[in-house]
Amino acid sequence: MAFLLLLGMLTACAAVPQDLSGKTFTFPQQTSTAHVRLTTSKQDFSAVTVCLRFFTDLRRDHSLFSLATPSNDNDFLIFKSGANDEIDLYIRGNHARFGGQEYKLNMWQSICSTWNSASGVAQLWLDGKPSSRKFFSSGSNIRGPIIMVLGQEQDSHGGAFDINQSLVGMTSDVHMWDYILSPCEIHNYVDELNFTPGNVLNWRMLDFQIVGRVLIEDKQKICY
Ligand SMILES: *[C@@H]1O[C@H](CO)[C@@H](O)[C@H](O)[C@H]1NC(C)=O
Ligand SMILES: [Ca+2]
Repeated sequence: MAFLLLLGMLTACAAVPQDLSGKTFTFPQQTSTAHVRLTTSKQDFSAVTVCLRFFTDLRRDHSLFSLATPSNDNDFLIFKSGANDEIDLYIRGNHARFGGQEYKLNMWQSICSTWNSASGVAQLWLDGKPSSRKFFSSGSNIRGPIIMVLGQEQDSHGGAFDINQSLVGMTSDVHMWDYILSPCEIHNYVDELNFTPGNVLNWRMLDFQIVGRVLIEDKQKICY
């Protein structure tokens, strides 16, 4: 009995990675609190690739992926600005805007973003379509303790969310690597072919914590 109790406590405390294949995080409500925190043991990045899928009907600003460190709340941020064809990246606190994006409402879309500190250059891939390559910051790594958040945009390390930048919709297939994926590997992700899952975040083995009203649901399949 004591053993079972202990086992229960251990399971409750330890972050047990979950296989979220075929699932989504659903953010069904505009709030300044509901979010998902993603956890990894890696804390030092000279390069980053983040890929995820999302679904929304928001026309206003919203955050798709927010990574903050104590010294920089925008250390790696993928942000949709209200302007309909623009997506913003913030890396090491520096900002650049990517125009001419075909951001579609009420449709699953994928977004990937790559950066490395050697060149300082980042790139965005919306539904597999590459952007111009733009300079953000070179010569220094993203160093933890990092806090990664879905559903909200951090203006402090782990908080200071703005309700008007929250995501209402769904997110799925979140992966992160500590290196740059080649265009072919990105296409394997986009087309849901075989790809090497993220070695920082892996949707099939995800460490996370839900705060507030965020649901884990089956990804709906359209039936023709
Ligand atoms: C959010 O947007 C609404 C509508 O534009 C505005 O009235 C409100 O003050 C904003 N809230 C915050 C916290 O910025
Ligand atoms: Ca911020």
